[in-house]
Amino acid sequence: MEIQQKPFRLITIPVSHYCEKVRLALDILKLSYVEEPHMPPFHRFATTKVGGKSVPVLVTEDGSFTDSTDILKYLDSIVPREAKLYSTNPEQRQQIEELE
Ligand SMILES: N[C@@H](CCC(=O)N[C@@H](CS)C(=O)NCC(=O)O)C(=O)O
Repeated sequence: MEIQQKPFRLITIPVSHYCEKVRLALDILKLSYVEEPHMPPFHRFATTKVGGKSVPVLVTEDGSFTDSTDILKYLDSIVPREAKLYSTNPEQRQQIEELE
């Protein structure tokens, strides 16, 4: 998969550690995105339209990702090897996933 030219669309609410996790990942990976912040519970109008419920939701040309861990795994799959967030060492990867 390649990195899309258009910025990603990130549906969020302002105070959420899951949303912050995805903002942080996008910032670290220097991927451009447009954040769409919503006041809860009205975020559901936006998330349900793209097949989700909770926030964050990342809307991409490859589809919508509705879970923060799925979003990070997707982002990791499109960036170059040297930029990856997750270690490629299986033991370290397991530790990271347990911590996450
Ligand atoms: N497993 C989900 C959990 C996301 C989650 O629980 N988000 C909360 C905000 S911190 C939320 O959207 N709550 C309101 C709702 O479910 O509509 C993830 O990692 O993205």
